[in-house]
Order: sequence, then structure tokens, then C-alpha cells
Amino acid sequence: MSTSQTPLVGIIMGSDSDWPKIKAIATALEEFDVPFEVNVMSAHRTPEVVSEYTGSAIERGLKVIVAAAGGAAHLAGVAAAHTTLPVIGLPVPTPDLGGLDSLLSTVQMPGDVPVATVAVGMGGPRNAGLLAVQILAIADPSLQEKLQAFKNQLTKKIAEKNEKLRQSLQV
Ligand code: RP5
Repeated sequence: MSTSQTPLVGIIMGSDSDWPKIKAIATALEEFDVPFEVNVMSAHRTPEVVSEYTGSAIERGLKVIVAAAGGAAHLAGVAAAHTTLPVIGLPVPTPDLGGLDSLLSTVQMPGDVPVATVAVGMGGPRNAGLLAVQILAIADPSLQEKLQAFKNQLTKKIAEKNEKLRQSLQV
């Protein structure tokens, strides 16, 4: 985890119980050497902490906030209410409703307060990290180059999968 440089991405989550389900955010950021910080804070249990953290995020040098929460998942929306930074919302899977609760709570924002919501489970956590990298890359040509190299690798990876499947099917 990057601690020596000023964090550019702030990962926040409603509970430490979320972390095992969302740590692919951090893995994606590490792949691109993007410095980040991680904090637990809750829109419901510690609303003042969320307000203070997100309200001061710009002056502390953050560029993007990734907010993960499950259930009545209001963390991303509350974060977006307090900052003009882009907020990526990550709905966390839940045992009772499978994460549909988290998804709807995160994605159904009222007009004027956007949250860029990614998938529940599957590639959601990784895509949250990659989307943060893409946002940062707009103003960082070297990061843009790394992203292009990443895209090129994907093309190669899928071509290899295609070839392998076709060979196994002999078509
Ligand atoms: C949400 O409630 C958290 O984001 C978490 O997904 C869920 C359960 O939290 P804990 O009861 O495990 O602390 O606020």
C-alpha cells in the first residue's frame, strides 16, 4: 500500500467487514502505482467523520474518492454531497438481499449529485480502481501510456483465449 506519496485516491468504506470484498480496488491502484489511502467511515454511524473527510478532500490533495458500502448504502451519495471531486460508488454484496439493496442505494442518486456506480461483485471492485486510474490519467500522460499498454494486453489475452477455445473445439 502506498504511504510515502500524497494519496490521490481516497478509498472509504462503511465497515471493516467490507474490506475483504473490495480490496481489488487497492490491487488495481497498486498495478498503476497510484498512491491511495483507506479509511472506514459510515454515512449512518459516523456522519460527521464522512462530512469532514470528504469536505476537506480537495485541500488534502485527493483527486478521486471511491466509496464502498453495503445494504442501505448511502456512503457514496453522502460523499458526493460534500465534494466536487468525482465519486465512484461501489455497492458491496450483502448476505440478505445479495447486494441489490446496495446497488439501488448507491446508483439511484438524485439529479445534481452524480455518483459513478460500478457493479456489485464480479469486476466491480477492480473496475472502481481502474476507473479512478482513468480519471487521473486525463491529466497524466505517463499514466495514460500505462493504461494503453494495459488495453493492448487485454486484446492479446482475449485473442489467446479465442484461439485456445477454437482449438479445443476444433472449429
Ligand atoms: C454498511 O453496513 C457497511 O458498508 C457494511 O457493508 C454493512 C454491514 O456493516 P457491519 O455491520 O459489518 O459493520 O454500512
